[in-house]
Amino acid sequence: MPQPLLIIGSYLSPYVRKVLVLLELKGVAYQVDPIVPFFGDDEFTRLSPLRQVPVLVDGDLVLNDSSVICQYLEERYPEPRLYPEDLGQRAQARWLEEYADSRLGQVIIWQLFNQLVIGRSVWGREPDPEVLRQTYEEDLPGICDYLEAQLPERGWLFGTLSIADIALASFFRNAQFARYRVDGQRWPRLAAWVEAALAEPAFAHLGAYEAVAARVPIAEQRAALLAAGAPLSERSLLGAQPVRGPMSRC
Ligand SMILES: N[C@@H](CCC(=O)N[C@@H](CS)C(=O)NCC(=O)O)C(=O)O
Repeated sequence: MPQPLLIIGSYLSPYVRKVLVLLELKGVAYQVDPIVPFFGDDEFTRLSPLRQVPVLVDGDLVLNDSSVICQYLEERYPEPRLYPEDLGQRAQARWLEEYADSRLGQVIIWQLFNQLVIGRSVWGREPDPEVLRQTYEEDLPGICDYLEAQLPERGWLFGTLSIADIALASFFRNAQFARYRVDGQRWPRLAAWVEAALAEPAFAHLGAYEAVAARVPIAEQRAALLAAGAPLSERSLLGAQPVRGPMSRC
């Protein structure tokens, strides 16, 4: 029997979520080693030179970076198509995926989620009020303005659900974990789109495991996720101590 694909990375990472939603939509069997990257062991460093998640292991093939992984999955499992058929729209979708990974990564993950959630739980550090002020007053409104202008009056960015919707919505899920909600009065299209995307069955299905990962201390997560029915790999690259990776801004 061929081994199912392995995805290394926590259910709370938006980059991991993007990959898992793609796999769910394509109906591909997979297993997860749900480690928080800071707690990866030496084998994790070998598989992920930047000590970042997600990592995909497909037999002998090891891939890093969520965009590289999603592109591989789209080519390997073309149905249903999750990148727009039109050449220009496909390129625009990739740009919005990149905008999500870079700008939403910077603001929603590093300035909001890591300040309020990971900083406290992994590094025992209180949030920086000036970082939070800039995030709420300047950076998040700038992102919302831009996305409101990209979205159609209703529905998905490019007609059918695509990598652009999946990538962007994955970050808004982390914003929810940090208790940020898009103001529907100010950004009605964006607020409705976030709600619709996160209600999609692929996102909703992962939500049960995300809730466990958010609630349970790292050392107990594996057992709790298994009890919740998560498709975990037998082997884990979880190490004992947190280690800062070469790209870490924590
Ligand atoms: N460009 C990468 C970014 C992945 C990334 O930043 N992952 C975060 C988790 S949300 C991580 O592993 N952070 C640990 C670190 O950078 O040290 C991708 O798209 O996969």
